[in-house]
Amino acid sequence: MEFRFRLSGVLLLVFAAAALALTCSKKKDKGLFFVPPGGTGTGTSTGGTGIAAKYPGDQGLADDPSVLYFLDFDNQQETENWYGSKDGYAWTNTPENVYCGGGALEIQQKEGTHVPSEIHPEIAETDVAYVRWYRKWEADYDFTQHKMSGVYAKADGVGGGGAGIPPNGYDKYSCKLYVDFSRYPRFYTYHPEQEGAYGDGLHMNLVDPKIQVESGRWYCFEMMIKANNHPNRDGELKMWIDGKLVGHYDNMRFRDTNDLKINEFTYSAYVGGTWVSERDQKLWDDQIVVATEYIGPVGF
Ligand SMILES: [Ca+2]
Repeated sequence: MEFRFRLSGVLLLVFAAAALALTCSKKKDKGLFFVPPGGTGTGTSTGGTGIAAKYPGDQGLADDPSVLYFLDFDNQQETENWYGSKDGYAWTNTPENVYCGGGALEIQQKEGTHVPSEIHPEIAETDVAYVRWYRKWEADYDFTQHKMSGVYAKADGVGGGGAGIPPNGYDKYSCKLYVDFSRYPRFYTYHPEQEGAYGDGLHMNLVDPKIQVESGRWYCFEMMIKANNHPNRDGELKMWIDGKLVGHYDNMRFRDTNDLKINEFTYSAYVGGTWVSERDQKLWDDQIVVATEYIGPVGF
């Protein structure tokens, strides 16, 4: 009996591993977008091995000491609890719309609206944050300007919103990503030296020609923001797409006090600011992680 039990256990593990590999690997994107050799800057290197490589299928990644926030959307009830009554969100287990595991987040953008609104959970304070997520836009998606996820630093008493009000070095800074009408992904960052009232939209500066995202396939995005160590100007922004470093800005001044730390994750598929969605259309997000180290694509 004992032998049979042990055998069953072994077989169970084998089947579980095989199922995990099948679940994720069949959706793994084959070619990366083209990154020309010798592009400007040093951005053709890979991001190296991230912490996700230690956790195939992201299983157990949530418990890694460097992880501050984790969403795999595999559980329907937990996903529904997370977005609550907000309009435009749903859970899906449709295989082609799940990157990994048993579920993903489905976003329904609605013509003439900003839907869906953002979700802003608090995270433990940190001076550096990496945010990794998978996103797929429906085939022939109309790239109305819309946001992607990121992080904020907010001083006590600084509430939500604040769009159009430049930071003063003591109240806030932030970075998330957005995709513009021409399908260019950009850093969307608020900092005291931003050129406009509504933050800077910085291009991926390590690849030439610039990257234009495509609909109908999964991408792995990862953004890093490192606050400067005041009074130094050593803040940084980095972006990886499918594990390739494609954007890097340094010499950034995000703050004039080291007490102002990153303390909020911003989930975003928001259409805005003054723009609204051109039509009803869908996109999907999966395997979102915020950590204090480079995360990297899902390991297999
Ligand atoms: Ca998932």
